[in-house]
Amino acid sequence: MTNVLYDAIFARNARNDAVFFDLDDGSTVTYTSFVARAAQIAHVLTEAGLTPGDRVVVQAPKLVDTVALYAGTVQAGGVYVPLNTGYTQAELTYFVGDAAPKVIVCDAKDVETLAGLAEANNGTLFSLGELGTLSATADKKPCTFETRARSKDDLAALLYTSGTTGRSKGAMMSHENLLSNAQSLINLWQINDQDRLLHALPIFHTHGLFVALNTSLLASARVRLMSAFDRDKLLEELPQSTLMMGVPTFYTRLLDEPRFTKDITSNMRLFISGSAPLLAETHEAFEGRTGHRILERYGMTETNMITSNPYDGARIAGTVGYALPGVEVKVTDPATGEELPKGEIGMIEVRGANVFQGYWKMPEKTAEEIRDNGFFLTGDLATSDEDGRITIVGRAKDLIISGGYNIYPKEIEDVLNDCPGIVESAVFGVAHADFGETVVAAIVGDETCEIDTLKARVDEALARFKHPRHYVQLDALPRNTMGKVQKNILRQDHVDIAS
Ligand code: MLC
Ligand code: AMP
Repeated sequence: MTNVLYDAIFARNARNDAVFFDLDDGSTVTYTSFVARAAQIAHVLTEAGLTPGDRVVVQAPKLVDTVALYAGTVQAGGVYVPLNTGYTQAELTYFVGDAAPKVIVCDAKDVETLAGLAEANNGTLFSLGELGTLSATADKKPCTFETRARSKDDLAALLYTSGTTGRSKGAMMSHENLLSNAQSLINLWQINDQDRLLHALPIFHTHGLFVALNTSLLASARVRLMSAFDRDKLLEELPQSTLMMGVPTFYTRLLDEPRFTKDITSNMRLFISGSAPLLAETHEAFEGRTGHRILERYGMTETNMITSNPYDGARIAGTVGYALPGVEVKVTDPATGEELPKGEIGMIEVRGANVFQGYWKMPEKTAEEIRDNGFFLTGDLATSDEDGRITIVGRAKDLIISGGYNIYPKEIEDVLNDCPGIVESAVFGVAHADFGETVVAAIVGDETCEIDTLKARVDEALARFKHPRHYVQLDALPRNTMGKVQKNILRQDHVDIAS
């Protein structure tokens, strides 16, 4: 029975006695025991009624059993739907309603809050963490499971990504989408079973889940699974590690620490950055301090990784390198889709086995963003050199990236505009030393408008990382002659607000 992703990244390790995970408490988990654990979880899922193609929605802490739940879902033929642990009940209600999962797995501390939501959507609720029901139920199951057949085009995961229209869209990732990308990346970055990866990213997004874990599994590398980003722990672990993947905030935070020295990084083979632009000054400061040139790559939830600076060859600060093998990238005129001459600024379009299958239950959105010829419109603006090296210069989409998390202003504006006393609002990003960008809300309100009421409403509706960190009250929003809000003017006027 073939299960494309399971066979390639999990089954291959079934008899591998090497260590997969090093954990915070000093204990280890071997590959063999991890694969057995995934099988136990696959039993729990199928006994809860999961059949191939069914969704498993997961909002859970970063634990070995959470990764085993990903593996078990794939082995049972299910579709893994990881959610940011910061999402509020209001956000979860939308995701659960949209994904219509057979099984929901939450943090043990949230069981009471989520029980009603699970019941209303006919999903079986399990929990992870202290006194979690999933782990306890799995303990009693057999350590082998008859893997369900899945072909390359079947879905393995559904990842929600917010949209410029305000409603989150589920990006459907097939077995081939995930596997082809992991294969390209291990070749390109030379990931192998001698590597030890420092894993401090969350495991509910493409970066921490697929880029970091699928590649490690495929290469049978060792992973230091850290429950969260912790600079002190990273400093302790660097001398025993060879590889790190992070968002730019990880690197600026390390550079802020005098104990982060060349000596501490001497065993390291490679530092990789992505999910947000790495400032050239960070790149240079990092090289100055450690002698390592950070390898910057570029990707998206819908496409996995798209481009990368070379492993051997020039890693140029401020550029994201070349299209991955098997991935076609072109820079086009957004209006016509025509490829532009080298050096001109246009939209990045991408085609290849890495590009997702479309948005879950949103065929019109899919048709808007994937052309008939198969090219996906990223919304990122860039130039391409003569040799195909890509430099990202901006975004055509109204998007803020804060500490590597995407925040769509429309979603926040919708919440603000619904508040009493608000006439209109505009949400925009300004530079922030730690997070790269941070969220500012400009509001036009009448005499009844109260900032505290707005904040309370935002608190209820949106995850903490999306909250505006500054509110500015204006008499009117700046608009162009077409009536469109000029966010560039708002950004200029408040450029220093976060400094
Ligand atoms: C935390 N906070 C954030 C935030 N992270 N606010 C804005 N943006 C963020 N990214 C909030 C907290 O809720 C808290 O709020 C306050 O900021 C301080 O928190 P902290 O303790 O300093 O934050 P920390 O826990 O250290 O988290 C920062 C971080 C984390 C950078 C380590 O955000 C992170 O791990 N980011 C990685 C995101 C990621 O994996 N992106 C990949 C997406 S995939 P308060 O007010 O309550 O105190 C993708 C595709 C690709 O983009 O190409 O990879
Ligand atoms: P997400 O939708 O969370 O997957 O975020 C994808 C977006 O992150 C891309 O469309 C880019 O705007 C941005 N991004 C990812 N990597 C980089 C990078 N190296 N440089 C600049 N932007 C990046």
